[in-house]
Amino acid sequence: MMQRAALVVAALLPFAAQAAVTATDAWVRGTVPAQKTTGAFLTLTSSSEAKLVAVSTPAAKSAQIHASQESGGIMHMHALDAIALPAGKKVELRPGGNHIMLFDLTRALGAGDQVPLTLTIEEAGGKRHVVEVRAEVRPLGR
Ligand SMILES: [Cu+2]
Repeated sequence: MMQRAALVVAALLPFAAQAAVTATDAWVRGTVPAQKTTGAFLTLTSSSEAKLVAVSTPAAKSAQIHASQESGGIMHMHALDAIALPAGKKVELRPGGNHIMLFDLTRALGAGDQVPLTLTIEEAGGKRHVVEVRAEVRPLGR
């Protein structure tokens, strides 16, 4: 059975109304040796208006926020500057939709591995903080 990995550590200021961002159901698609890219997916909910502006992980040299778009029966992806997180609304990053793309993986990712993701969240006022998430690797083909 798949475990839902969701560990959220947000730097909290006791007096500031910082957007609290919850990440659930975080997972990364497993890879075969020699495979250099994969996708990461999760569901984000922010307590106030914010956006996801960057992602990093020690498992890959770089990570981008991507959108998927179908045209002429072919799925295309392109990079996004940010994904909006409207207050109190679940925002799902999933295969075929918006997702996180990991490039130049530092190692193959097998089912059950854990991949730390650092999400940079920008609040409506421009302030940024990070949310640490642990994503579970799910087998290829899911
Ligand atoms: Cu992509």
